[in-house]
Amino acid sequence: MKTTPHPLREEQTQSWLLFLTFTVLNFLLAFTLSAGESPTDKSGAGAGQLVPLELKLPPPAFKGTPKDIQLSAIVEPLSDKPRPPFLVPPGLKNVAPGKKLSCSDKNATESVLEKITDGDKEPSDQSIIYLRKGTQWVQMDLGSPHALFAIVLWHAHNTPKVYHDVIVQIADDPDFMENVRTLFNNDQDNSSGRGVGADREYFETYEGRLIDAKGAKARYLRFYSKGSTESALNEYTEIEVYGRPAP
Ligand SMILES: [Ca+2]
Ligand SMILES: [Ca+2]
Repeated sequence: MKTTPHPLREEQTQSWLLFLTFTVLNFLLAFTLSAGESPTDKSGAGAGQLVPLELKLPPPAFKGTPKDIQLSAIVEPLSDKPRPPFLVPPGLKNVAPGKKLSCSDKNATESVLEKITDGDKEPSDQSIIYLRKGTQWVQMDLGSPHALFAIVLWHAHNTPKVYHDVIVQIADDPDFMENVRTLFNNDQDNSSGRGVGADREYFETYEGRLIDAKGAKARYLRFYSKGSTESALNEYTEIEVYGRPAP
């Protein structure tokens, strides 16, 4: 035989249960919030205070997207907006000036290579150095391990062009055998043999290419390229490396 529950008593039980659930949930929420609140979280010191990276940019040499260049499908469109601020730890310096440079093109003397870190980023012929055709690299020895945060690279921005097989690697040894890491690689068909890259090709501009080094630690940096849409030769105007000595 079925008993019909008392309607009033059922209603009372339901509201009492609801109240109980609500109270317990509230208590749990308050407890969780107070437990998660630590001084580190409040100050943001966990991630560190970041500041926009300040760069001295050369004047732009051209405007707008060129129409007469044969482009591959992996070229990113040329933006008409300035690059958004890039955040780095405070107090970083460009550690590249004065550092030892070497090159796969043995015709490039030390005094020629010095132009890559002399601070001159102008789009004029005198500011650009030329390396022979094919895959070539420039190597920088920072002298000691550094924590790296941003690398800015200008091949040549005198005319609109896109460089091929732009690869940036870092390593612990000058022969690039130990702890080699790739920071950028747009060689998507692996024609330079350093592995298949996932990055896109891009137009050279006065802003240079900013590569996020994410705090990686290394003493040696290598920059590869394999000609451009303009020429089979390889060009460099300037390389800046923002980091700090790391023990
Ligand atoms: Ca220069
Ligand atoms: Ca390629």
